Amino acid sequence: EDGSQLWLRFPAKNGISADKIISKGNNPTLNIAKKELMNHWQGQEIELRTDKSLKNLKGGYTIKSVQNKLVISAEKEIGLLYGVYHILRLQQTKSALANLNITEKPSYDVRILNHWDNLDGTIERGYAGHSLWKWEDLPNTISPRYEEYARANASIGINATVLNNVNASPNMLRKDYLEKVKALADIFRPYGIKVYLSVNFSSPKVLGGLENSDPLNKEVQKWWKDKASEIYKLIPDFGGFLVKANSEGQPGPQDYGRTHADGANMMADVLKPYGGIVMWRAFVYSPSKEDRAKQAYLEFVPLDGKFRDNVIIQIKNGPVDFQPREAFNPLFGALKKTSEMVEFQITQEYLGFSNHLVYLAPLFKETLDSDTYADGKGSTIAKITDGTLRPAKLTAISAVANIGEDKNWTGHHFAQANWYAFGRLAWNHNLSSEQIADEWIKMTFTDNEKFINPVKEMMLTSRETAVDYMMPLGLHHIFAGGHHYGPEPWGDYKGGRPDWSPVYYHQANAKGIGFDRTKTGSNAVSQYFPPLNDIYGNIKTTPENLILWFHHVPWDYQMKNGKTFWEELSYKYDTGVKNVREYQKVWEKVQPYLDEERFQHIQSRLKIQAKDAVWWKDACLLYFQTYSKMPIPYDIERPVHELEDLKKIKLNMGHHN
Ligand code: BDP
Repeated sequence: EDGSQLWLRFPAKNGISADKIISKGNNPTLNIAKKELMNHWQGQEIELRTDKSLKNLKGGYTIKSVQNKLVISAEKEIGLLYGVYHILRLQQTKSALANLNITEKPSYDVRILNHWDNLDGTIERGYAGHSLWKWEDLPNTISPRYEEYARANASIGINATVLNNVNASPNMLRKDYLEKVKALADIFRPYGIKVYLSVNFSSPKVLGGLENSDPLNKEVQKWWKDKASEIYKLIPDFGGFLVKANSEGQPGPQDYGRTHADGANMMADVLKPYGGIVMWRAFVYSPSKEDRAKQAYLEFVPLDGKFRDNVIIQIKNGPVDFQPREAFNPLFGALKKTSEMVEFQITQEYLGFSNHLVYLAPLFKETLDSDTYADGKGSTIAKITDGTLRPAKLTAISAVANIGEDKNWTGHHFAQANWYAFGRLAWNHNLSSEQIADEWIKMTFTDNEKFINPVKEMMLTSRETAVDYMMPLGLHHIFAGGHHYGPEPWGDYKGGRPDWSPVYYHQANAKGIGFDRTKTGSNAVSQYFPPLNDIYGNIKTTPENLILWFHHVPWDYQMKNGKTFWEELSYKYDTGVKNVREYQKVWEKVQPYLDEERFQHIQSRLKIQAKDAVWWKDACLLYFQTYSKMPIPYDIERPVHELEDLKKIKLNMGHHN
C-alpha cells in the first residue's frame, strides 16, 4: 500500500456491463465516463445524456433517479464525467443512492493548479520528489502517470493546470518544448483539463533575439502574436498565460517604464482571438521603505479599470506570502472593475513541507469566508471572486500544487487531502472543511467510525496547531531564511533585504512585539474597507489571532482571558506542542484500522513533527524571552534546547529568500 491510488479506491474491475449504460455518441470524454462505470459502478442502470438546455450549469450536471435508473445530464460530456465521479464517490463513501435529485454547478469557471516545476525536473518548493513532467522523454515517451494525474484532477473537478514555475524559463516557449506541452495537453484533454503556461516577460528578447521586451514595441507585440499562433496550432484549446512580472527579480513591463496593465494587455490582446486568458500575479514587492504587506495594493489599485477583460489578477490569499496565518489580502474587493482570483498554496512551503500533517481546508475557508466589506456587509472573498457580487466575465481560483513524482504523489499521505480539498472547494466553496475531510478519509482509508472520528478531529485542528507551534497570535515570516523550514526569529540579514529578515516582521524589543500596521505605524489598516480599518486599527477590537499582524503589543498587555501577552504567547506554543503529541497517540490508536505501510509512514512523520514543534517552541520562546525578560509560565514543559545551539542549526536546503 503505497498511496499511489490517492482517493480513487473504487471497487476494481467489477462494474456494470455495457448494456446497462445508455448513451449516445462516441466522444473520448464520454468513453472515459463509460469505462469508469464499467470498471467500478455497482449500482443500477445509468443513462448519460447531453442536454444543451443545461448550459447555465457551466460544466455542472444533474443526477436524477428516474424509475429504476439514474440519469446524469449535462450540457457537455465533461459534465457527464463529473457526474460519474460524483456517483462513484457516493458509492465509495456508502452514501444514500436512492431518490437522487442533485444539481451541481461549479463555483468557479477555471479551477487551476499551478505547478512550480522547472524544466530541469526540480520543483520550486516541491517536497514530493522531482517533477512529474519528464521533459527529456516527452513527447515520445509518455508516462502512465500523466493520465492518472488527469483522472485524479477530473475526479474532483479541477479543469486547468499551469505546467511550469512562475519563475519561468524563456525556454518553455521554444518550439521543441511546445511540442512536449502538446503531448501532455492531448492526454489531459479528454479529462477536461486545459493546459496553461507560465511565461517569462523577457522571452521576446531572450528567445526571439529582439532588442528588448517592451510591451509597447511593435516587434515585441508581433513576437507574442506569432508565438500565440504557434501555440494554438499545436494546442487549439490552450488556456493562456500565467505571469510573474517585476517581482523578486523577474523581468516585467516596469523594466521599460510601462505598467503592469501595459504588460498584461499586450499578452491579453494576442490571446483574445483564441479565447485565451492572462492570469497576472499581484505578488509584487520591492525593497523599499513601504511595508511589504501594502505594496501589491499600492501597485494595482491605481490600475483598476485599465485591464482587458481577458485579464484576471491572481492574488495570494494574504498580503505577505502564504504564512500559516495572515490577514486576508486587502486587494480583494479593492479592484472594482477588474477580475480577481485567489492563489492558495497547497505545497507546504511555510507549513512543515511534507513532514507535517496540516489539513489546509480550514485555511482556504478562512480566506474565502473573510468579509471584505467592499460592497457592504457580506462581501466575502468567495463572493467577490465567484461573480455573485459583481458580474464577472471570468471567474477562477488557483493553488500551487504539492504534486511530485513520489509514489504517493504528495510526500505525506495526508497532503493528498490538501490537493483533494482544493479541488472540492474550487468546485463548491460552500462545502465545509469537515465534509471534505469526512469524504476524503472514507475514500482514502476506511469507513470505520473508529478511524474516521479521531482522524477527522486531528485533521480539523491541525492547521491551528501548526499556527500555535510556529507563529501564533499573528506572528509571521520568522522562518529560517531561504528554505523556510525551521524557526529563525533572530534572523537579521544585514546587508540583505530587510523585508526578508524575520526581525523586520516581529519587531520584538524591550517594550513588546509585533508589526504596527496602524496609523502610528505603516497604516496598512487603511487599505481595508470600513469598518475593518477601524477594527484592525484598534488593539482592543483586533481579533487576537491577528494581534501581532497589526499591532506592536506590550509584553504585559492584558489579553481577553486575563493573561499577559507573554503568558498567552507561551501557552500558545505549548498548546501546539501538546496537540502534536496528542496526534501521535491518536495515530497509534487507529493502527488496527489501516495497512501497516501507510501507518508507519505517517507515524514516522508525526515523530518529526513533534520534534519540530518543540524546536519551534524553544527557539521562539527562548529568543523572545531575551526581550520580555519574563519567566516562561511554570506549568509549561521547560525548554530542552539551548538558544545558542538552536542558532547554530543550518539546514542545507538552499534557496534565495
Ligand atoms: C514565495 C516563494 C518563492 C516563489 C514566490 C512566488 O518563496 O519561491 O517564487 O513565493 O510566489 O512564496 O512567486
